[in-house]
Parts: sequence; C-alpha cells; structure tokens
Amino acid sequence: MIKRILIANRGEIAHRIIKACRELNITSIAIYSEADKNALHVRRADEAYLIGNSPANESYLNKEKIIELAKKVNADAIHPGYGFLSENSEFIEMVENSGINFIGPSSKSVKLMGGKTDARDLMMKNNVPIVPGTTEPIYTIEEGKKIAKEIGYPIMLKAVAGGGGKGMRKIYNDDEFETAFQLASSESKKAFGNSSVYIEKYIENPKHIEVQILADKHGNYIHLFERECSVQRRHQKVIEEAPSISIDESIRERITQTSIQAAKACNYFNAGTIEFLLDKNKNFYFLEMNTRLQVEHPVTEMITGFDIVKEQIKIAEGNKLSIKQDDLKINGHAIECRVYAEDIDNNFSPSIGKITLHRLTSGPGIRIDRGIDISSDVPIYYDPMLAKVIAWGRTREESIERMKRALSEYQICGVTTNMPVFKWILNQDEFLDGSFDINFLEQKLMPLIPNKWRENLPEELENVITVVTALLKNEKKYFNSSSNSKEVKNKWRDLLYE
Ligand code: MV4
Repeated sequence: MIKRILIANRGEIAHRIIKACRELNITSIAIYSEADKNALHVRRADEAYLIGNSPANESYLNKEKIIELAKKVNADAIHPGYGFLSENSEFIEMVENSGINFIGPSSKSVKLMGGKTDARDLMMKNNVPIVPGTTEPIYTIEEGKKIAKEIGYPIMLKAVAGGGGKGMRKIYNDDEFETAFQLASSESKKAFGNSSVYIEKYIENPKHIEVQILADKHGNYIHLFERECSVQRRHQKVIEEAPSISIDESIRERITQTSIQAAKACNYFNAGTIEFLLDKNKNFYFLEMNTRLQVEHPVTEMITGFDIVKEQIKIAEGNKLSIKQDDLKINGHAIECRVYAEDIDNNFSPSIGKITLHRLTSGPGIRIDRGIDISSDVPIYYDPMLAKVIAWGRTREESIERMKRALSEYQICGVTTNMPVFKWILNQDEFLDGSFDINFLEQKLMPLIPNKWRENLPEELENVITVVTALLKNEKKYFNSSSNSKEVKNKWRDLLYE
C-alpha cells in the first residue's frame, strides 16, 4: 500500500498530483527550492520540505538529496511529474534500488526508449511503422551521403541520444551534408554528451499526433485514444486537443493498436505516450516514446472521464488496470491552452515577477490546472508555464466556444502572458477547419508579432485611461510633436500594469 508520496516536482503538475493523493487518502509530500518557498504546491501539500537552492541542479534535479529526503520522511513512493527527473533512467534506477516505489515505468523501459536508434530498431522489429532511415548511427560523411541517396533528399540528421529537437538538421542536397553533419554532431555532443547522429527521411508539413497508453505490472495494456499536438512553436506545445480532427475511425484503430504494440515491445508499465508524425497522405510514423505523464494529459481525462494520475498510483501499487478497453469511449472534445509567463512583444522571453491579480474562471466544461495563485512569484529558474486552461464540449465547436469564453474571463496581472495568442489561434481558418500542421504558428503567427500583442486592461481601467488621455489632450507636457493619443494611452497602460 502506498500511504505517503513524495512529489519530485513543482508548479501545476505538483498541484495536480496532490489532488490525486487527496482523493486516494494518501499523504502528499512536497519538495521546494528557495525560490519556491511561497509556492502554491508547497501550501497545498500535506507536508513540504526545503530541498536546496533555487537553481534546478541544486533542488528539483538533485537525485541524491531527493532520495535521501524520501527515505528520511518515510515516503513509500516518488511521483516525478514531467520534466526534471521524470525520464532520467539513472534516477529511476536509484529509486528502484532504494526500495521506494517509483510511480512510472521501469528504468529499463526508460533507458531503452531514450536511445533513438535502439527505439527505432525495436519498433521496426515489432511492426510499428518508423520514418524511413537508419536504425544505426552514421559515422562518416561518405556513408551518410550514400544513405541519403538511397532514401532521397530532403533528409534529417537526428541525435541518437536526442529528443525535443536538439541536434536536429534538415538537409536538401549533398552540398549541405558536411556542414550539417558537423553541426548536428557537435550540438548533440553539447546537449547530450553523445555526438552520434542518424538519418531519417524528412517528412514535410506533418501533424504531430500522440497516443496515451496505460499498462499495469501484470501485462495488461489499454490506450486512451489520441491527442493532436501540432499547434506548437520551437518544440513548445501551445494548444493540444483530444481527439484529433485529422484522425478518422479507421486510422484511430490502427494508430492505437500500433501504440499498444510499441508499449508491449519495451515491456512498459504505467502511463506512457507514443508520438507519431502524420503526413499529408495520412501515413503515420513512430517518432519517439514519452515515458512519463504528459503536460497535456487533461484533454484525455476530459474525453474519457478517467483519472490518469490516480491510475498511475494504483498501477505502481501493483493493482491491475481498473478499466477495460471496451469500457472506454470518446465522449465529446477537449482543448487545452498552455498559459506561459512570456512576453510576446519581446521574442517570447520569460516574464518574471509577482502575480498581482489572479482572477480564475469556471463554468460548464472548464477546468484550470494551475501552479500559481495571487501573490505567487514567477521565478527565472524554471519553465514559465503558469496554468493550463482546459475546455470540454460535446463537439469541437462547443469546446472552442467555451475556451474563448473562459479565456475572456481568466485574468493574470503582474507578469505578461501568452493569452492574446490563443484568441488569435482560436479564430484562424486553418485552426477551425483542421488544415494546420506543425509549421502553422511559425508561418502564420510569427510574421504578425511586430504588432502590439499586449492585452487590454480590465474595462474599467481602459475607461479611466481614455478619460485621462482626453483630459490631458491640452496639456503640452504629455504630448510632444510626434506623439498621439494612442501612444499616450499605451504609456498609461504600461504605468497601470506596474
Ligand atoms: C521530424 C520532422 C520531420 N521529419 N522527423 C522535432 C522534435 C523531435 N521529437 C522530432 N521532430 C521532428 N522530427 C522527420 N523525419 C519534424 C519534426 C518537428 C516536429 C515534430 C513534432 C512536433 C513539432 C515539430 C516541430 C518541428 C519539427
């Protein structure tokens, strides 16, 4: 029996895991860094312990300290959340050896899927379609060019130890090969301590689809359908949905069964995700496996009515899956918007500070998973995701309408957020008709960015600005020859923001 869970994470996911613990009558134990002394996850957990200084290396990434603390406070289990140590096979092995229950897959499965060529080889041998290319690293430029000729340009070089887009290079012809090979190798070496790269055919304008799977420690496997994750920028997802508008019943049947085969191939247990690229002809190819709970798990929870985090805990305890495949149905549609503290007008750089206003919203179909509250600090040290707004509806259209309504009510002041971007995306034809792909934001949104994206202030304050600007119209010191009332209004807005 698991009675005490140490949550080796922070922010909204730590908060989410605390809720699952509470429902299961399990004591939640938070860890926190100096920067997070006042954080929401610390206040909401049953117990909380300072783990170290603010930099992640000294706190949320400090393997030894976390395990030492877990032992000291008699935790039966560790939930790693996502990011940080969640896919660190070395850490997982240390937890396994300490006798503490790891709420996630085995270190073996994680290690196996972490090596990209090994994962591709394993998938190929288990009838999971992979992108055409090599299942071994390539060591010389001559060898690489020969293979490129066989598959045909354009191709991609990818890091064997990689993931998430680092060490990746697109190549269109032989002339580009040498430089790209050297850049990809040195980038891989720097990012992962391993310079090995391999080749894949480059898939143009694909969609990014992933399948949620769950498996127990008794060899039972189920899937929880797919998620659509193509709306992203620089490998950071912005909007996710379930189900995908591009997947019909026949593809769904194939991609979900393929995902179960993939999970079985690495003897997987607990929650995992199989990532695919879906090309223009609706062929899908295995990309990689995420051996952890994902940020976007709530959209799957909303369309299935199933609590993935609670099931993770029960699986770790050794229980059989609590639900059968046939009992799972897609009910309606769900969308998630990731709210980041970032400044659109300043190259999306993180916006740090104190939350001075946090006006939540609710209503039919709305769920907000958040790591902040009023007066929370948004530190520079970690990922700046503040909250996830999730909207469920009977149809995709209804979920979009509810999302727009919720976003118009949800207010965060003190830091700038990316919320104006959602309002733009949710009104685009490509988004509404489903023709968007992974390049949608880079191609359609980024050219618009030089415009002012700052959100309007609450209506009352906007009215004050208008009146004050009108009153000052005749005061020369507020207007020089080049300024107009729009600029003066913006100045007042900036002042009121601070
Ligand atoms: C690709 C690809 C096109 N062709 N592989 C990016 C992150 C890494 N996990 C895999 N990625 C890609 N691999 C081939 N053969 C395009 C991407 C890609 C991408 C994939 C999923 C979601 C967003 C993406 C953004 C840019 C590139």
